[in-house]
Order: sequence, then C-alpha cells, then structure tokens
Amino acid sequence: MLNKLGKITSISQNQEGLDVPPGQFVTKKFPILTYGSVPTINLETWRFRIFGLVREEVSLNWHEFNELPKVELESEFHCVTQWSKLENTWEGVLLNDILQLVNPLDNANFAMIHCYGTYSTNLPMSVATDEDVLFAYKHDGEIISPDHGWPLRFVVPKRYGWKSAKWVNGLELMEHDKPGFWESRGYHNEGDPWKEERWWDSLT
Ligand SMILES: Nc1nc2c(c(=O)[nH]1)N[C@H]1C(S)=C(S)[C@@H](COP(=O)(O)O)O[C@H]1N2
Ligand SMILES: [Mo]
Repeated sequence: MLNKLGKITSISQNQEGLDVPPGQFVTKKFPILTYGSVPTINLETWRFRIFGLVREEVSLNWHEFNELPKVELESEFHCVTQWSKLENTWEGVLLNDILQLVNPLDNANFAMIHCYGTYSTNLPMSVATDEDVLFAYKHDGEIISPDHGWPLRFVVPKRYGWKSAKWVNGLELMEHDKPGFWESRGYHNEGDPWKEERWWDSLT
C-alpha cells in the first residue's frame, strides 16, 4: 500500500536564511492545542461533506473517503504559540483530489473548513489548492490520536497551526471570505508564519 503513495515534500519559504520562521522555537514533541474538548466521533456515522459553490455536492462516509487516492507528505508544523515541529509525515488525501469529486463553480474563491465541535477556519482557494494541502488520518505512520484530530484532520503546512483544523467534517466553497473560529477572535486572517501574521493588524 505505502509504496503506491505519491510523496510530497513541502518546502517552506525561507527568505532570510532562517531554519524556522521568526519568533518560533523548535520542539521534538507534538504538543496538543485544542480549544474546548475532544468531540466524540463514531466512524459509522462519520461524514465529510463538500458543499457550497460546487456543481455536485458530495457527502463521503468513512469507507468512501478511504477509497480516494492517498499521498504521503513531509512538512513542518508551526503553532502561533511559538512552537515548531519541523519533521512530520502525514498520510491522507489531497484537497485537490477532493475538489475533483465536486466540480467547483468558477466563483468559488474561498474555502471554509468545518469540524465536529464548533471549530472552523478559512482560506483563499489559492492557498487551499497548494500541492501540500491535505486531509490526514495518519501522522508519523500512526493513526492520528483523538487529541490530534482522529479520524481526520486538515493540514496546511505553510500556515500557522490553527488553520490545520482537527476532526474535520466539511469543506465549504464560498465566493466571499468569512473568518473562521480563531480568525474572528483576533488571529490573523492569512496566518503565514514566515511573515509572522499572528494577530489582526489592529492588535499589533
Ligand atoms: N477542531 C479544532 N482544530 C484545531 C484546534 C482546535 O482547537 N480545534 N486547534 C488548532 C491549533 S491552534 C493548532 S496549533 C493545531 C494543533 O494541532 P495538535 O493539537 O495536533 O498539535 O490544531 C489546530 N486545529
Ligand atoms: Mo496553535
């Protein structure tokens, strides 16, 4: 199975010759950052809905999701609380492959990732369709633990960790941008760690 996986290595923009983005320190651990509690999820009733500005709305069950093409991704992970875990291997399904199922409309300019629980996060489609953006069910060869987002989490390596939503259950395509959970509570709308886009401009 594994040898069939396409392998992707995510290259961060390292404009100033830094090993890690400014203001970050490196950890080998994988801390857990969750607002609220870990949702209870049952694989029998689990669904991942792709909806909004699409020609064909799709709601995948766990079995259907697992039939999709898989990839392995090596990427960094940068949390806005200043820890960076530089080596991560994720296994999952590319957002771009999911989009193929739904046939997005031409005015689908933004994406909202929805989760079990109240969490959400937003991205422009130009960022969401980068080749290293995926929905992952394994981290470093192991099934992702409940704390880290089991059974499925989003991973967007070139943005701060709050955009890598855990326990995902939806991908909504939108014409206009809308802030997600943290984006409407003071975090930066874009969240590029190399530009230190941590907070709303008005807060800095
Ligand atoms: N659903 C959900 N996803 C979430 C969060 C959350 O509170 N709820 N926290 C975010 C934050 S701030 C970070 S840094 C990463 C941390 O992922 P980890 O807990 O697996 O390290 O998850 C992100 N995804
Ligand atoms: Mo975070």
